[in-house]
Amino acid sequence: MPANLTPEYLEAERKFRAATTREEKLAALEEMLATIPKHKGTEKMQADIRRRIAKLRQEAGRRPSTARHKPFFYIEKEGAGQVVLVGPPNSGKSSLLARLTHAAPEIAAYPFTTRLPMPGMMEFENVQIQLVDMPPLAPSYTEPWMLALVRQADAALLVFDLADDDVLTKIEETLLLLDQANIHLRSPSPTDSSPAFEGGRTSAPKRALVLGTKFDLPGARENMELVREWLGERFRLLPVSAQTGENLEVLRREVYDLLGIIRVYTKEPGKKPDLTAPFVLKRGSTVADIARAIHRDFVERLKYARIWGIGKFDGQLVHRDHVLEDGDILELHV
Ligand SMILES: Nc1nc2c(ncn2[C@@H]2O[C@H](COP(=O)(O)OP(=O)(O)O)[C@@H](O)[C@H]2O)c(=O)[nH]1
Ligand SMILES: [Mg+2]
Repeated sequence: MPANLTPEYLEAERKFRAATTREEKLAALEEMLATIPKHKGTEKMQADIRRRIAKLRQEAGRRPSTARHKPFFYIEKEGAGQVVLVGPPNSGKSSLLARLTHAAPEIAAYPFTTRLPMPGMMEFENVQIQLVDMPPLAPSYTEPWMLALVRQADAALLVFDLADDDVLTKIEETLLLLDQANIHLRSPSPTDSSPAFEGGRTSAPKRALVLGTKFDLPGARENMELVREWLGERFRLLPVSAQTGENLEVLRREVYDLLGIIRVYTKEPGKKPDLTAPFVLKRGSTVADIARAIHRDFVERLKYARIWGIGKFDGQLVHRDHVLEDGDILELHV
């Protein structure tokens, strides 16, 4: 029985037994090797630790044989836009999905509760926006399909726990992870009229809003100031609470605005418009674009339109290249 095992060694060995990942096991073994008293009586143990380290290192270098069969999850887009909830473990993503939609994700105080993406439809006035809850983005956990989902979404909500005193580190880690995957995010400036749907793999930044969650908890307000300062011009920050519901109605509107879309209604001469069924178009769309959305032939036959909306005379005559605004009502004449 080798004597003189130090408390440091015993602690390292305890860590090894508690380790669940290869990284943790390796770190604990290295610590064991460093702290084990070096004398004749421990030679066998030292050799054994070295052998275990070598074996783990070798396994780490080899790609797991299941790598090629990793599942790939894709969420079909629905509604006026698809918005992913992105953030570290336990930041409150699933709680937000549960509060804002009819979806019923699993919510728990321990990390990595969410393992699959889950969509839900969020109502804002008369449109439905698809929110997609995601597993946490964390180093060594993020899988390619998760990044692919963020990439194909129309916008992202970056979700961080304001009651977490490490919140700045978490933000930094998350943004770095996304940056390394070539996903560049930023909040559009209020005057930005470029559409959200740049789509695909363009290098244009993806629209994003930062949500500071758990605003009801102590310390959240002070952390919010720090976060706001750290984010600077790049991101807009909205503090929310899934617990008290604070700012959740504001959030619905902000998500709508984030998408860079407008709602336009059509009517027939002498009739009232159906305000429950808007056409959803990219910001910057014209009269011709809505005619095209109705029918391809329609756009060719279109002669003029009458428009009702803010800042216009009722029934004002406009031409096909007239740029539409949210809430406009149109009578299309062919
Ligand atoms: N006090 C408070 N707790 C919250 C809030 N949002 C989430 N939580 C709690 O934080 C934990 C993690 O929430 P969850 O939604 O599962 O986080 P996720 O891992 O990001 O999906 C759970 O215990 C939630 O009840 C909030 O606004 N206020
Ligand atoms: Mg979750």
